[in-house]
Amino acid sequence: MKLQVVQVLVVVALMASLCKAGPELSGACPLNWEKFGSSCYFFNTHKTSWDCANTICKQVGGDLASIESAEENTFILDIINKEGGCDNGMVWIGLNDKETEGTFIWTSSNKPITFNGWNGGEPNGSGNENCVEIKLSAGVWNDLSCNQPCCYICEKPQRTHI
Ligand SMILES: [Ca+2]
Ligand SMILES: [Ca+2]
Ligand SMILES: [Ca+2]
Repeated sequence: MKLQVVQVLVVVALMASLCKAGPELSGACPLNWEKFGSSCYFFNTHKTSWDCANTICKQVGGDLASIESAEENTFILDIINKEGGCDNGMVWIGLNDKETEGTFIWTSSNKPITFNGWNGGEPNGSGNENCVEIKLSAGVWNDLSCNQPCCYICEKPQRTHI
């Protein structure tokens, strides 16, 4: 009887140590994703159109990033620069006015901006520029053609169950 209890304890301890070993379970964000607030972020240096970038972000459980504060804007710039930046200095974020010209919304929430990151004079592209990049040089936003190849950054909610 005593031996059985010991055996059960050993098995439980072994299972617990095995479960902790998995990289996917080591934190609130998956391996290679960066945590800020209650979100996880993944920067990709592969350059593609806004629509392709957003499709890829959705495939990994997120959307192109939404930037709701100056702190989040700074965090995003920092992780992009830490990971080597983008060779054309342009990174897609989730802001767009594809649906209604002049009304910019975040693709993850369909909500308008709460923090204003626009560069001076932007948005200026009218119907020709319906997607938004963050410029790595200054950390400001610019509307441009959705077909322009840019690097991109995805954001998804952190795991609530670890
Ligand atoms: Ca966000
Ligand atoms: Ca537009
Ligand atoms: Ca523009």
